[in-house]
Amino acid sequence: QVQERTLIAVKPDGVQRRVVGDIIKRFEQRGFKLVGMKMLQAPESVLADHYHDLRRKPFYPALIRYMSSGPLVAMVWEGYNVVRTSRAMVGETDSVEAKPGTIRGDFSFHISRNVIHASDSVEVAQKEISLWFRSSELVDWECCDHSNLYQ
Ligand code: YYY
Ligand code: MG
Repeated sequence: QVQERTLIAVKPDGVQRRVVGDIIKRFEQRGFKLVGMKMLQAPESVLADHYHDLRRKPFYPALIRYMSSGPLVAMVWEGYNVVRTSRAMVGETDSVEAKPGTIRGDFSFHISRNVIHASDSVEVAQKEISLWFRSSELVDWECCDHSNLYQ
């Protein structure tokens, strides 16, 4: 799946702590291609859809409050196995378990402020990308090193 895509979001705490650049840098360095990016204050309707599966969890109201507390940076990254690789780069959901070297393991210390979102499967990624982005906001561009990274 050379063309696989995933939704990555730097959550409001990551924007406040100014680690957006560090996070983008990691995805660029890993060899992935940025095909969409925007900063926005997430509407509650989008967050409700995004976290629909968690709506009955005790932490859900606090999660929605946190995610709508300020602007976030939503991105779509593309490349071979980008969904699984991103999850590995992001680390465990609970910052305590997130290994040093992962984004959460380097930039966060609590599950409720874990800095970044990454889609957890290819199917979910497709749903999340269409929830957060119009297709006209995604850019098809040829990376000059594409033929070196992919045969
Ligand atoms: O996909 P991921 O973000 O790693 O975890 P999810 O289980 O999908 O939970 C989404 C989000 O909810 C998590 O990133 C933080 C928050 N959360 C929480 O605040 N407290 C929990 N006990 C579990 C999750
Ligand atoms: Mg999740």
